[in-house]
Amino acid sequence: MRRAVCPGSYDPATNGHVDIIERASRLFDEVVVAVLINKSKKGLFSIEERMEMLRRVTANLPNVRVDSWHGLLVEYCREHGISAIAKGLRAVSDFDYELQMAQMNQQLSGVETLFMSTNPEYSFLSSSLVKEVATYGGDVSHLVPALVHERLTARLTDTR
Ligand code: COD
Repeated sequence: MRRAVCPGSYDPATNGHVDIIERASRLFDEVVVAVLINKSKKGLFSIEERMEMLRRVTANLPNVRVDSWHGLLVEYCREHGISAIAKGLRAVSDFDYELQMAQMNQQLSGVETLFMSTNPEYSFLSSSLVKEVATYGGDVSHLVPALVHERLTARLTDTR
């Protein structure tokens, strides 16, 4: 079975994330969307909330499951028999860091990274920008799944 992981913070998932997950699900038998836990970074959503939103927005993709992990991504891959990391590349600005990580992960474990070019519709899209625009009242409804939009609006209303 060919398995890949789509790792990320997903705080919260955007349409750019979902597009990459969908495309990866067509290339692999199983895709694990792994929410990586970074204890030094406090997110807007808890890990459980991010996972639940991801589960719901990928519910139409039968070969996708959602998990979380704290530690090295390559350790997760080793423990779960995953041979590829599937990622989206947005712009040149992503490239240097993504290349470094891909090379480090390859050297540490032999796990390969597959880069998919971002859908041009979403090339400017990141979770942080979505949160910033939404915080100041901007409309992000076309940039995130409807469920995420609903949760984001509710969370920002709670924190105001
Ligand atoms: N279009 C296409 N793809 C996108 C878009 C978009 N608009 N937005 C995001 N993506 C893709 C990218 O591939 C991105 O890598 C991924 O989605 C996740 O994005 P984020 O922003 O949710 O997550 P990041 O960038 O914070 O995730 C970084 C990781 C958690 C993947 C990384 O830090 C990691 O692997 N950490 C684990 C610890 C580890 O192993 N460290 C050593 C690394 S060598």
